[in-house]
Amino acid sequence: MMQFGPVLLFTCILRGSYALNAFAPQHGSSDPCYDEGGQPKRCIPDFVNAGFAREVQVSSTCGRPPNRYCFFNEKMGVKTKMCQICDASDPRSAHPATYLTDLNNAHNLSCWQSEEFHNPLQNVTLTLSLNKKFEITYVSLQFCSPRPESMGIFKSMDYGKNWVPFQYYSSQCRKMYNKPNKAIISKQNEQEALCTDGYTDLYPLTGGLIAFSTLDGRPSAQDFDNSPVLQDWVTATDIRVVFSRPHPQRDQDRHYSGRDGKEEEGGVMRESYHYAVADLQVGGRCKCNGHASRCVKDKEENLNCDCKHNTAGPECDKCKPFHYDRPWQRATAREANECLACNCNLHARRCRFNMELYKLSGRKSGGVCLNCRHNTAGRHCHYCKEGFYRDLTKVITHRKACRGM
Ligand SMILES: [Ca+2]
Repeated sequence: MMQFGPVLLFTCILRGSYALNAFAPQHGSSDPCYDEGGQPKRCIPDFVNAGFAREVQVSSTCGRPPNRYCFFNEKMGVKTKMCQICDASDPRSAHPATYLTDLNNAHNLSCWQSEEFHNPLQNVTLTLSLNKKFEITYVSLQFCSPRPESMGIFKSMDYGKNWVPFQYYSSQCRKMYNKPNKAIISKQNEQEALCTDGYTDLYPLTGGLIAFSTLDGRPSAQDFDNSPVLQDWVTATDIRVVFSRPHPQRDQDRHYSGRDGKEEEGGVMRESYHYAVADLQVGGRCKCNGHASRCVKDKEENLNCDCKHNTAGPECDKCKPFHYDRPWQRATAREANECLACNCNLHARRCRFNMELYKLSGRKSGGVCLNCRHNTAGRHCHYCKEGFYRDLTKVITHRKACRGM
């Protein structure tokens, strides 16, 4: 099951053909990868919240041992300080990481919450592994605590080995992330993370939303089909969020709490803070390069594209055996770019691709048959090998088309 929450509205304003297709229904024959006439056409898996019900690795969770925390509740413009206990062993007052990706109910938020910190430079990280390449449209976080002053969203394309920044938020972009706070994206730097500022003064104490749209403002989003750079940019196997600085401590929304439920030791209020998030969503599609309409789980519970168009691989990113007559290509709105079988006249089971022959043919056919059987030979097993003659009473595909002298 998928669910969208407030981000649905947000994704609807995305631009570009890629985004416009986000909710397009797939009609027609039973297989969305072929048209009514059986011709291959581009097909894509449904748009989902890829984070839903998935485990998130967090670097900190409150309640072990139980701790007291305080927050300000605002009703009708009046702020009231409230204090509660986080106890990981008590389901009624626990705030585990599973609450980040459970069903998001706007009327009854379930929030993950970090420990209480006193050092404002304590990093807290959330890591969501999708175990499969996805094309990500947005990453969003709905907060229970005030939104952080500085945070970064990162992605990995290789299952967590390497990480690159996706987007930063900070009131001090230069100082925190060495990024300008007002950058324009041009065609030259479309694969670069930006830093957004100017939201710190306005954000609410609770319930704030951060939503990063991967393609927003990137020029080639209009022509996503023909932009390998952006196709790469939106691809991720893992998403990581790093909170680097809490909400600026202002008088009216300072957070006070005591250690182990003991408040105001010796009459001195202890200032501390925590991060709390109700919902982490990663909106996108299982990446299949236009050659599958769904992803399915294998025996090990790993997601794989249900590849069509004679493609294979976890992302339908190569041609399946014996379909090497032209190079693999991603499907576009116009062209399915299906992989084509080699023409071996039924005399070979294997073939390979030859770029030179492909170019010589006017980019039509580059397959070379291997191990021609039935006494045939040649690139397409289309003539008889030495010492054999062509029996013209049989078609070339017949297994007795070539006979011994
Ligand atoms: Ca939740």
